[in-house]
Amino acid sequence: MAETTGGAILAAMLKHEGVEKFFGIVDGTYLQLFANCVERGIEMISPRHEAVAAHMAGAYARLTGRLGVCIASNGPGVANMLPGVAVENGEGNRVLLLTSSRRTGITYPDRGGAYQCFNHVAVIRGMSKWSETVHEFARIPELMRQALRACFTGRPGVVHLDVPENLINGSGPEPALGPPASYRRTAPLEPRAADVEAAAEMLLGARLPVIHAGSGVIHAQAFAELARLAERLHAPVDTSWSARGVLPETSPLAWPMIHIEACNHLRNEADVVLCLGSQLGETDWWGKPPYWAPPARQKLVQVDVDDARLGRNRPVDLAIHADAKRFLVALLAQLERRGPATALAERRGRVAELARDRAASRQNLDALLANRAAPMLTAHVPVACRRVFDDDAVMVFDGGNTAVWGNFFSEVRVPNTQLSTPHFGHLGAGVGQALGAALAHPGRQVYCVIGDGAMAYNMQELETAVRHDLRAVFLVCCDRQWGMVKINQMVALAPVRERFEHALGPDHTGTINTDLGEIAWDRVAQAMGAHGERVSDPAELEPALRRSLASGRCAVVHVDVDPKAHLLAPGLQHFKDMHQEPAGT
Ligand SMILES: Cc1ncc(C[n+]2csc(CCOP(=O)(O)OP(=O)(O)O)c2C)c(N)n1
Ligand SMILES: [Mg+2]
Repeated sequence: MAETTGGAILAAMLKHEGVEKFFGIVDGTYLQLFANCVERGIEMISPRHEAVAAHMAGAYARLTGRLGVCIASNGPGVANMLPGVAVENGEGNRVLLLTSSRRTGITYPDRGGAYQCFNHVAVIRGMSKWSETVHEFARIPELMRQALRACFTGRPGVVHLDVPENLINGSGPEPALGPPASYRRTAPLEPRAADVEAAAEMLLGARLPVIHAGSGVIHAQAFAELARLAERLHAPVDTSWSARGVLPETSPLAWPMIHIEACNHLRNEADVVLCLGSQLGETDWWGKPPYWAPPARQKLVQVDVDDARLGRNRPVDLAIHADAKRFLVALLAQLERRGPATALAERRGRVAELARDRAASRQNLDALLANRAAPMLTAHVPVACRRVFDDDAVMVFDGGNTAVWGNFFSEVRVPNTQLSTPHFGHLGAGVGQALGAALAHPGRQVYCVIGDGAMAYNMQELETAVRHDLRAVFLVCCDRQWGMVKINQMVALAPVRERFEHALGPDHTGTINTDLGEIAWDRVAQAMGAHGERVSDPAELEPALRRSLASGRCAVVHVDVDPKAHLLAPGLQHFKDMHQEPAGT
């Protein structure tokens, strides 16, 4: 029988799954894994920190609908990977993590004093969907099949397989390997016909149906079907934070969640809610009053690929275990057969009325743009981006108040073009996400609006961008402070501050460790071979962005923002309120 290595088996299975790229840092303990991948034409992308590899894989998976694969080597590599696991699992991105561990015989359990060794699985199991190790060569294909099955079952997240170095690099008999359809379901979950009929009945009979879309719509790539349904029912669409823009925000039926009061009003008016692939979590205010109407006045149809999410945070009237796209296709066919909704004219009138709230919210926000002082109001940053970048450019928002300003002044015009870490709020993840986006959509522009605190977590990746020719544009909003935490402290520590104000002088905010030194981001960029610009006047921002694009390289624009105005980002009170349990039941 022919012999092969464990690494070659894993690589062959990735190839069968159609994997084209993977992310990670080289190490001898899994040489046969990455060497065999590269030999089979799977491209290896190497950042300068393992957690960034996970963020690249997560963004790549979310934007392409493919599996995101990353690797990390035993001990320190895996330790550095942990933040990436937590974030990508929290955000629900379909990521497969393969790690090496020290040789069998001294690990699981550690004999005592083994080098670069800790119990990877014990740690990662608590922060991922699935995590296992392989104990013998013959079980590599079986455990990889289990891992791949877990990747494609239920809500996406991080799946981890740990393979000891002597099994990855060592040899054994070559196993027969089948295609994915021989070990996992490859067709998306179809809804039951009776459920589709019941949903159609409820939606057609509704006074005002509202569609609440979550990431399930992104993972199912159900954008066109969602738009067709919204139009057919004339149903407004609001989204979870992570599914922003699944219906282009240029549509009169899109209710971007940044118009918080307008969304609350809409959610209270709806008598039927169709929840597609959202778990109605904390950032959806758990689906509870006063942000939503109480269940007595509002029926809920919930569609999810994950059984465990149905009816979990809010009682459900119709629970449908299905892929969002397959459900929408079936529902549209059903609606086609049944003809238009009876109360459509009335519904149009009500939607037009509710849209006034949304327009007023936009107008109030845009009034802030009259401030053209330098250093600039942060709101000018996303606005300039909207003007300069293509509609299908991928935008990434990272950093406390910077991400808030970015979100409130952007418009998502093409579905699945906005990335952030809305579940985790993890500073610095945006750097890897932007580079993952550049790899996911090589023909498209990518930009990342990021705080000066957040950027410093992963600034070394500018070199990665240059080395791999990834042309993302980073706009680093420099307020020389942990802005979001500073405003928080200013409010929370107010009584203390008042007591000390006299001693501290008029300009001192009395906050604890919230001020940062300046990093000249344009020069950091130049030092790593990227293009660098620095602007402070809002009038100079668009030309700087155009020069950045024209440079044909990764670029960084250091944007000096007004540190005081930056503190007063919109919606912060709502964000604070979100941390409390809603009053209603
Ligand atoms: C990795 C990580 N550490 C700590 C925090 C807590 N935190 C939330 S916002 C914030 C300040 C962000 O500063 P910066 O990135 O400069 O953005 P700014 O608020 O100044 O715009 C901090 C420290 C976090 N969210 N993520
Ligand atoms: Mg800052």
